[in-house]
Amino acid sequence: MRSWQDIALGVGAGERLSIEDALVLWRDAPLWRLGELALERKRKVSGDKVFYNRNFHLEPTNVCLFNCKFCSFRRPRGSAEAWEWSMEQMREQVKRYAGSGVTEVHIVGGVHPDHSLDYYCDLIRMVKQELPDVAVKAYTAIELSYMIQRAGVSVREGLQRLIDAGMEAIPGGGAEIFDEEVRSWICPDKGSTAEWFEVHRTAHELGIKTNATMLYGHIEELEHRIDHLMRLRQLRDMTHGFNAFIPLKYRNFGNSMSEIGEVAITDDLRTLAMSRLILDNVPHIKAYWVMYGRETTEMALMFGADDIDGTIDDSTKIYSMAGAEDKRPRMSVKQMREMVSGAGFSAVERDTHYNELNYTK
Ligand code: V47
Repeated sequence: MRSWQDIALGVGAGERLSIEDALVLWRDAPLWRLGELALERKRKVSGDKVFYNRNFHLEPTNVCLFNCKFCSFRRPRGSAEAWEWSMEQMREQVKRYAGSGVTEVHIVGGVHPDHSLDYYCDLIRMVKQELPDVAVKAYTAIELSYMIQRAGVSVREGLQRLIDAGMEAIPGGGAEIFDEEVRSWICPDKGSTAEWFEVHRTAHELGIKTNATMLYGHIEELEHRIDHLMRLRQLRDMTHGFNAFIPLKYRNFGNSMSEIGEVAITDDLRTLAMSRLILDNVPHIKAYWVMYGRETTEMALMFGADDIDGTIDDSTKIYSMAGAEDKRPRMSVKQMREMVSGAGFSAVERDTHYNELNYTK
């Protein structure tokens, strides 16, 4: 077995990590050395730049067919805390952003038993009617897989209909942990790993770029995290379709795994750095500030992250309901730029496809 020092030298020289070496490096290398390696890698891809965007979320419902143990967002239908926005209510939410400079809407919610593929296409069309220049990044692979199966069409046909309606990108959610055994414990009735991959693979074949996530810091072992990253690396080699990877730290408030607790920040930083090093073919590693909180996000920039997500404008409840520090998550462009420059990097506004935008106000 190689030592972590040997492996680190190899990685520094551009070697691709094997499963065995990744495990040794992750487990044994000091945090500062992982940071050094990940930052060096990040600088090769995006230099001094750290990206952000102007975005908001639309969460049509928190009613969900599935009952994931880590989820603090879901409510049973009919509960006082359940919501199911009508199309007109969502139109009102969307209209508020006309002329605001927002470039992306991220649509994600519970897998509602009654919503059809046509409903999801209509929702995208409504957004595009109100905000024609805003990119729609919509629906996790699990929502997509369900709506497409329910419509009785192939994944390709279903995705094509959504693309025709205006979907431009697919977010990374629903990946959780790919290892089938761990997955069957944390989200026993959720769509499978195979379904998640089928949606992303097909989207890539249709020319749609997607993101990927990993929910870590619960019952999984390092081996499962490495397996997860390796499966993503393998698909990326074949399709070139992943734009960004987002490690999602398990937040433990208000769900049925709460007793597990949350991992230390050092684990977050190691996970970010190892994601950057293993996923040598995914250009962007995103430190999602809403989930980490602002302090950890700033540190994440020293551990390989080159994206912090966007302004959000208090439009998502997934993380505030799970215990994140910001109960009403919102950052101004000025605050985002200050966060990035405070860490010694150069803040760059991007669109959904990582094209650089030139306005700074
Ligand atoms: O799939 C749910 C996660 C995801 C908890 O693609 C939790 O740009 C931690 O995927 N603790 C949805 N995580 C959010 C998501 C996302 C977020 C930001 C950017 C992008 C992108 C994607 O949230 C779910 C699940 O893995 N999640 N509950 C929790 N208690």
